[in-house]
Amino acid sequence: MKIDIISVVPALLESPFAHSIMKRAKDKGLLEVNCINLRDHTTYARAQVDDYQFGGGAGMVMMIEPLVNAIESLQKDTRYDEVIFLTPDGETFNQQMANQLSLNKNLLLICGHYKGIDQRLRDHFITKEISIGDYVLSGGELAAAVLVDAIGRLLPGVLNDETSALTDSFQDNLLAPPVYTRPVEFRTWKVPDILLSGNHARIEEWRHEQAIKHTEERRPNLLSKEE
Ligand code: 6GU
Repeated sequence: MKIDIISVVPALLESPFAHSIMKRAKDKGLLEVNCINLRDHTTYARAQVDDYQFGGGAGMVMMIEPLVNAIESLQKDTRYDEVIFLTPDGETFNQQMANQLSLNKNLLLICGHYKGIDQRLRDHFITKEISIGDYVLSGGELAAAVLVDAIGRLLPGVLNDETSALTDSFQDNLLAPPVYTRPVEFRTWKVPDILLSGNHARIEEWRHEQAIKHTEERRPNLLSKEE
């Protein structure tokens, strides 16, 4: 999969994909992430990309022209399955959306800044608007990094243990059960006996019960969700 990201602060996107699982995905050629500096596509003086909003009011708005220049220049080489605008008023991101997006070949992410982007870009170029939660970030970059991470780790071959994404929290609308590792006992706190029993059927049953209990306690709304 290829993910291109248009940003005014591309430096914010360097480190998130340079380590750990994202790095491995890139090294294996399973995920390509390119960051495009919006300022390289403006024709305005001093690399200007934003301006005052018509009608007045505080906050600058990202201009349509540099964004369209950037998008259309990228579209010469790539047919995007989705052109996604990261914005706090978008659809709230969740695991199901990550699963769906992971099936695409080419994604273009656009990071907003300031008061937002000119509405005409949203009307004519954007195919999806996504938020990562009900709080406001100073720009879309960290949200884009969240999307790329959540999507990237789902690509076949990225995780070492192919089954491990399937047992994540949320994958079946359940939170993950508790996990333990060595030592068996630490300051009198013991690992549950069942996990040491070697009885895999009973262990799976226990994990499922724990997942349900954990979900009931913390996120009961998940249990009433469909599928
Ligand atoms: Cl996608 N962008 C910004 N600026 N703030 C956010 C967000 C996105 N999602 C939640 N808050």
